[in-house]
Amino acid sequence: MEPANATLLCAPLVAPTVEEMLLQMNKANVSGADLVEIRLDTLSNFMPHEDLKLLLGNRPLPAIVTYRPKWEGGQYEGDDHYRLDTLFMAMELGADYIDVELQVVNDFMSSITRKKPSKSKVIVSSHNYQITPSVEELGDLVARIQATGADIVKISTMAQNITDVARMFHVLVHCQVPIIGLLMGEKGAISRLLCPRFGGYLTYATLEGVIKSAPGQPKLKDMLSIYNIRQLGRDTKIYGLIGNPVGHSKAPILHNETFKSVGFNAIFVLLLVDDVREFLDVYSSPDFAGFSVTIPHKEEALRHCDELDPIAKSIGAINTIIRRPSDGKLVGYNTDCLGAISAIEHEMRGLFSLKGEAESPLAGRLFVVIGAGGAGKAFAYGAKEKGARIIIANRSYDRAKILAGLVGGQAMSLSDLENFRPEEESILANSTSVGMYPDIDGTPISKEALRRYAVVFDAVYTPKDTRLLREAEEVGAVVVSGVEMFLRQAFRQFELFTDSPKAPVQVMRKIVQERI
Ligand SMILES: *[C@@H]1O[C@H](CO)[C@@H](O)[C@H](O)[C@H]1NC(C)=O
Ligand SMILES: *[C@@H]1O[C@H](CO)[C@@H](O)[C@H](O)[C@H]1NC(C)=O
Ligand SMILES: *[C@@H]1O[C@H](CO)[C@@H](O)[C@H](O)[C@H]1NC(C)=O
Ligand SMILES: *[C@H]1O[C@H](CO)[C@@H](O)[C@H](O)[C@H]1NC(C)=O
Ligand SMILES: CC(=O)N[C@H]1CO[C@H](CO)[C@@H](O)[C@@H]1O
Repeated sequence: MEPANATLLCAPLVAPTVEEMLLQMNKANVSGADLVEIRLDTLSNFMPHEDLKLLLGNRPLPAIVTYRPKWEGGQYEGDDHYRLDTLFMAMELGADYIDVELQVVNDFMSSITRKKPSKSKVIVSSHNYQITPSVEELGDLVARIQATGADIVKISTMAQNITDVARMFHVLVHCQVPIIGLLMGEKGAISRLLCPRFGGYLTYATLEGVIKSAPGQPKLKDMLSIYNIRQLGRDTKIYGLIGNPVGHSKAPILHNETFKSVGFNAIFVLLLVDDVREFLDVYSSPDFAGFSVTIPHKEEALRHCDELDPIAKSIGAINTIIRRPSDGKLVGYNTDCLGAISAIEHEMRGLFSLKGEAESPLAGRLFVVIGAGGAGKAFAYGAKEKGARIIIANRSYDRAKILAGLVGGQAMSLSDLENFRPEEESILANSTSVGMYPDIDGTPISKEALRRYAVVFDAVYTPKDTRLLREAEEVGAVVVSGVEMFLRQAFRQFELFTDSPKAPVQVMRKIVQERI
């Protein structure tokens, strides 16, 4: 397929020996990179003339030669004249690009006495390891770099929060010259994935088994196979998961694959967000077409929607936001509720005697929810709708009481739950994040107490077998895992994102089975 953008994908080579770098270069070539960045400062015992000849002479792909000094975040600690001479030598030996720091570029340009080889392009770079400046300051910086005679402008700044990235996107879109504009750090990760969408000249990605050359750099493999960045164009819609943390989520794999399978031009990314209101204010363009929302933002995000689906409103928490194309208004939904309840019902059918097809297996039964946060509310509300009687158990009894009051149920502390003796055929649903990666060994209820429930549901899907589910299975309960809920809430989310009547259920189930 023709790529939808011209952004180049560059694999930085970081190694102590030339031999290793040569291996990395070939790996970059077969992995689908467009070019490599030779980080001379990471070589030990570097011999400029011989090593450059070897590296450049054997390159399977175009190369940027970078010799980063310690004062700009690199490893070179020696004399700058020697360093700049080496970069000039790289040009003479045919480097496709060299990267020179803005601070010394005037020295570099004026020290060039011999003719500058015309086929080498000069990237003039500026790194800020503390902050990302304002749009005005970034604009000034672009102008200053341009004025040095740079062929390509490179600006790399630290992301303190995700809203910083929006300023760089603004600069990319408005820049008249080729520009590399990226944000470092975990909160800047979307700058690396989405820069092809906003016209960045180049983005860097790490090869498997190679050390990252900057914090927050994604893997090359993921850029190509999960995010499919070659297909990002100006009209690609952007979706993402708002949360904190978000790193463990499998949502990008599921949504991106599903978008691809139905030919929907969109990308789904992870959005590590501190402040939802600020995020939604800053990312208010139609480019950002919709969001999934996870912990801890499900309740706060609801307050910043313009409209709410009635179910979401009763629950007081959302997990999906759509930017309505007709008027740009944000509409909030809760698909967790439907996802969880239908997963539980699905497992329960056939287990208990029911009056008829139409009757929910939850009707009339006791439904105990652990946790009084957003997910807890969704389960309690959904089960109540199906006619179950509700108990809310939470470490903080007061929180439990508030939610119990809302749904007309009973409240309990976690210690009461330990001693509680429910009637037969009761259901336990756990909505706390205890036991989620990385705290995978925690449990909110003992195995002994678990024994008293017929059905146990756990909303966590990483890991698939939580301690709670393992122990529930050991004591003979029917278990419903978060994987089924994840899938079922995603069906509905997909329908909302793409405004289609029915999600490709089989395709999505297959993706989850094979890749998640
Ligand atoms: C680079 O990779 C391509 C396949 O992706 C291969 O055809 C080509 O021979 C490789 N080049 C070198 C020099 O290894
Ligand atoms: C995000 O960072 C900017 C400065 O880069 C700051 O003005 C803003 O308050 C921060 N927001 C949050 C939620 O931390
Ligand atoms: C109790 O409620 C609070 C707030 O709703 C929530 O953060 C916490 O995870 C809940 N969980 C447990 C196990 O008590
Ligand atoms: C519920 O408890 C179990 C204990 O194993 C834990 O692993 C799980 O993450 C908890 N939370 C959810 C939402 O399922
Ligand atoms: C797995 C996969 O192919 N990922 C998708 C992620 O985002 C892009 C955006 O263009 C989709 O097209 C991909 O299909």
